Formats: sequence, C-alpha cells, structure tokens
Amino acid sequence: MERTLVLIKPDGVQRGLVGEVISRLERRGLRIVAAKFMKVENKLAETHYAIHKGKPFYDGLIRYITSAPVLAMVWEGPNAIAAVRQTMGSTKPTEAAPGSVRHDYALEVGRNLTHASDSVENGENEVALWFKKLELVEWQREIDRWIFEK
Ligand code: D4T
Repeated sequence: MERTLVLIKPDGVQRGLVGEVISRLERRGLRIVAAKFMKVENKLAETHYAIHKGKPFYDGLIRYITSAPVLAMVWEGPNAIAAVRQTMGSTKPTEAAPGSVRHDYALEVGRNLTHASDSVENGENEVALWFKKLELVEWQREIDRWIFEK
C-alpha cells in the first residue's frame, strides 16, 4: 500500500480549506494514517525542500512554508502517490486540471495550497522526515473492501 505525505500549506490553512482538502481525499477513498497541525521550523523546511536549494524561488518557498501553521498528514491507498497528485493538480495552478484543488482554489505557484509526495521513494522519505513511527496509525475501515480491490 503506497503512502504519501500531504501538507496543507499556510495559505490553505489561512483560507479555511483544510476541510475541503481532507474531504476530497476521504471521498476519493484514501485512508488517513496520521495528522499533525504544526508550525514548520526552518530546519525541517530546508531539509524538505533541499532539492530546490539555490533556485530563484527557494528563499521565498522557505519563508512561505514557515510563515504560519500547516497541517501535515499521511494518506495511504493503492496508487496513493498518483491519486493524490491528481487530486491536487499540477504544481502551477494555471496548468492544473479542472476540478483539481489547485485549479479550483489557486492562481500562483508560490501559493499553491498543498504538497504531495511525487514518488513512492520520496513518499517514504518524506513520511519518515515529518512523522515518528509511533504517530502513524495502522487501521482498517469496514468499507475498505469496497474501495481497495485487494
Ligand atoms: P510541492 O512540493 O509544494 O508539492 O510542489 P510540487 O512537488 O508539486 O512541485 P516542486 O517540487 O517542483 O516545487 C516545490 C514548491 O516550490 C514552489 N515553486 C516551484 C515555486 O514557488 N516556483 C517555481 O517556479 C516552482 C517550480 C512550489 C512548490
């Protein structure tokens, strides 16, 4: 079962879109594994976005993600990485598919509301970076067999 880190970034929290994003992931059939409302320290932001260090948007990105609280979550399901990226839409909101979160609620790449892991490997690494093992809840839902084929 794939796991993905999902962040509702400061703009998503400030704009009151937490419930909307969670609702879309729940309705898709994904299962929540962990959630934590938190202010992001500089060190965590820098580790999470290390791949972008040196890029023109890096400093603004770190300022943005550390500017106000975020909701960090882990979601799981078959093909969770691709499913959640699709639900969020392309990084640039003006390129996001109609009906996606970023299409429906965002305009600019620097205020794109959410983060979702972009590969199985990054998903595993990001979940380990943001959450302790004890914070991850293993559970089943009665309805799982009507959503998950296996
Ligand atoms: P995140 O990580 O926020 O889900 O974004 P993506 O995975 O969809 O996209 P990314 O890693 O390429 O970008 C990380 C983060 O940087 C911001 N950004 C990106 C920006 O402000 N300007 C830019 O030109 C790019 C490419 C937005 C997301």
